[in-house]
Amino acid sequence: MRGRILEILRAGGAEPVSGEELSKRLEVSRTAVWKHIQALKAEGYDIESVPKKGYVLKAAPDRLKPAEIITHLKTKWLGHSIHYVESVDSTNNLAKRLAEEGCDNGLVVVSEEQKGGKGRLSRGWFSPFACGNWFSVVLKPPFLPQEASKCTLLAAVAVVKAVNKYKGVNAAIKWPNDILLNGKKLVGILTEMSAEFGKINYIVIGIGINVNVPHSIVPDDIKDCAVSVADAAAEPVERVQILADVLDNLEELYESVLQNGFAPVLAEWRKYSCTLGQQVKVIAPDETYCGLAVDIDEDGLLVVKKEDGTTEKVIAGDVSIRPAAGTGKYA
Ligand code: BT5
Repeated sequence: MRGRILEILRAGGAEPVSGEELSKRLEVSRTAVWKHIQALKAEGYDIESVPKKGYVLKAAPDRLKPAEIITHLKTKWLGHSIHYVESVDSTNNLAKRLAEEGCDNGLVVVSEEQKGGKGRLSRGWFSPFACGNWFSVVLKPPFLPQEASKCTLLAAVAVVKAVNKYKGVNAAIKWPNDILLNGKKLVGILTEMSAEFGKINYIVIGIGINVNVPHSIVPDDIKDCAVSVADAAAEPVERVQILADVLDNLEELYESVLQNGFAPVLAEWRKYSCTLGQQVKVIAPDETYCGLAVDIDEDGLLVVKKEDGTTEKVIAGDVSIRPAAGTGKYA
């Protein structure tokens, strides 16, 4: 209901929309309209009441409220159910709890901050209040568990396309789960899964995008390697717009996978990759080696031609890219 009120007020622009019109269009009493307007004001919406004329929406709060996201969203089903919290340990953990309770396919969990944001291998993810997009998407795909890791690549394509819409932003994907901007980390993706033999119960794709994180608050240990969209964009960046664009892209890519398999998504991934064609250092669980990243295979594994001429497929591990000059250390 509040989403619809915002939609109508937005469409009205600077022209006041009367309580009577709202009550007619929404088929609720004027008292109910008034209560919703008060609730929206309490959420931080600046709504002016013009005597005898009605309401004008002057400004929306910089929060990722469901009503805000929904008005920007073009999806058919993904993100139609949004679980919003101001603060959480990790949106992935909360999404997994909701998935265990039987939430909808396509639920999105969004938080303004994470107190225990997670990366891979129990590493942390810095997620300060109201300056990034920290969210998780629950999917219940019909494909096999061994296909799930490709969802990370799918999500990376969805995100890189969304951030590269901004003038001045030219981000690229580093295998498997990072998006880099000018060699620094802009986005991290963490995919988790619950499966049985031959069947996925659910996948949670957690995405952290540094949108407007001021450099001054970034912890020292990641100051030199973290970057925000706003650092490079030549125009204002709205968190809610990026979030909605990512969800739109995710739905489109996911539906294309359901129809045509992963091959077209992997082809798109290759276009945005900054790993392929580069000298890389691979730190795998059981060995460390260097080589040329030549491709990803149909399972999304990175194919590396080692210095001794043999070829290795990377299933898990950290991959660093050697700087272009070839003399510095791996990044
Ligand atoms: C990742 O792990 O990059 C996956 C991060 C996923 C975060 C999202 S946010 C929503 C959802 N809920 C969660 O709890 N997680 C997901 P990994 O490749 O292991 O990289 C982690 C490393 O990135 C850390 O050890 C730091 O060095 C660095 N790092 C941490 N926070 C960062 C930030 N905000 N920006 C750039 N780098 C960061």
